[in-house]
Amino acid sequence: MDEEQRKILLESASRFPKPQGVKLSYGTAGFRADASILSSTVFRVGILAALRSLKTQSFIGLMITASHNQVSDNGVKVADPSGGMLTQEWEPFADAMANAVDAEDLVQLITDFAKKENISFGADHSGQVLLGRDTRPSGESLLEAAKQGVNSIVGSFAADKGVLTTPQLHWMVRCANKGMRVSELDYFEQLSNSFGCLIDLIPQKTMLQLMDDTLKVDGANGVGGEKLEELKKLLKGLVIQVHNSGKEGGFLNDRVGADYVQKEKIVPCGFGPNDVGIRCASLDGDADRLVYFRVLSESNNKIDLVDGDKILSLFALFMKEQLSILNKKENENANNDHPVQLGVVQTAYANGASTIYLKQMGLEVVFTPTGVKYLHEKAADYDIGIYFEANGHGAILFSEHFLCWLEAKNSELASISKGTEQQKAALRLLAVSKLINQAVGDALSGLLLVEAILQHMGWSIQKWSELYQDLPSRQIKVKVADRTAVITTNAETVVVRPSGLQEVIDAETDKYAKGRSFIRSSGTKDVIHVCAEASTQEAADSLAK
Ligand code: 16G
Ligand code: MG
Repeated sequence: MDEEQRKILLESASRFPKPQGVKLSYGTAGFRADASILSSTVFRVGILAALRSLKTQSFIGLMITASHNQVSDNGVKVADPSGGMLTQEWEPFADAMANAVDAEDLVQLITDFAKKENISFGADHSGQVLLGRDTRPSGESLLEAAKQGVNSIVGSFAADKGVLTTPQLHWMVRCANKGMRVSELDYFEQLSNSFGCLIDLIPQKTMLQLMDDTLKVDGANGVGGEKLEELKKLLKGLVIQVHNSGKEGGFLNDRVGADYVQKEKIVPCGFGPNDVGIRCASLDGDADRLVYFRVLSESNNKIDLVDGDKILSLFALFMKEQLSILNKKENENANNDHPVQLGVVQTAYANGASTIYLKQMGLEVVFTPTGVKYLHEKAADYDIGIYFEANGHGAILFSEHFLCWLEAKNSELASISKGTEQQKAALRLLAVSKLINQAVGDALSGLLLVEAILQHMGWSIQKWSELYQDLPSRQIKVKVADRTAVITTNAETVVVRPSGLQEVIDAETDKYAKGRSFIRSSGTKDVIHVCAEASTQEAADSLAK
């Protein structure tokens, strides 16, 4: 690092002093805290993103959001060149940067890291960082801090993409690195065109079945509702009513949104007895989580929750069906078989009934620890990898290799037997690969795929919900002095430390029919999560306790 670069960094860092006594860590989903203490952190993450861009010679993303947290919180996370999460190898550096005590300390850290990573500075080495933020009021000034961080690395450039959902920003980074167009309109067009394609391919016989095409969406008073209002203008064959769009005066994530609906299992504000019989969905504050629900008639604000596990099951069913149509041998001599590797990824939170259902379908189901970065990475091992957390984060990933094969297969089928069921299956799979955000789980694209599949099957939300019945479960949060004291293995299903604890859990679990339980330390808060499942609600409650 030359003298000029050093001077710029020292000068700009002194404008964003770190509050004393604050220690942050780049958790499951970046840094999150009360917005009032975050400007130094966001400024430093701006520097980190610029360095990552220099290192990879690619576009990098920086998103300012605290997702489903309360409106006074905020957060920041980095998107890597693929559009996925920041490589885990750089997380310790992110922690060290956020916690550097002063400007001198910070510049020393950057100098040492750049040397280790072989990162060169100077005007002929340019970095490009795309910035986005959700609708939180603190986002504007934090975005300015991020911009100054990026700009304090000579030759690096920050492009403000404005207010976005988290998945939109990830999508833009991925597309920018593929040399594709990255405007918001391009994103909306990709989603609406591929949705339209799936609707056009619906078999005649289900077209005749009456299905309510109205969907009522809870936008969590956040960015997702706002964007869905835009997107829906481009959609045909679907009526979307957006509530809690943020314009009606409610607060972000306050008794609304996917996290609230999934954890509390009650209707969000703005929904009630009048919605019995209507298909409802809920997004979280930055629109990377999606759950569905229906309001129960005997209501006490109770809902039938259709969570991430059921979205996963619906997707898996559809994908498997399309693959089997595609691979059907039309005559003995034809060799259409391509052993497509279809894999499903869940976490320990997945309801046991969903796992049984997926396995009965003949699918390979694997487990990872909680957090999108783990599930996404695992799903990328397959030709088609479908992952979902019960809380509604998820996607379907297609390998490049499989997509090339599919494109070729589609052209071949189009030339010999255009318009057959087999070719339609190829077209449907291609449309899904464009509809589902390949960079990261995306509630808006997930919602459109759910809607397309329900129309394809001619299914109501009730029919979908009856795919299997969830086992009763209970989750409890326990406040602890030191959450790092609990260490787990086997995708968080087995406690390694404190020693002896797992044996106690096993002994207790054995007392319950269909009992299953685990504990894990939170990646975002100072709590231990306890999760239990059993054959009745009382038993699940008692086991958790
Ligand atoms: C973050 C993760 C989410 C995970 C949750 C668990 C992303 C984008 N988000 O929100 O996947 O389910 O943390 O929180 O990865 P916890 O560790 O506090 O239970
Ligand atoms: Mg979120």
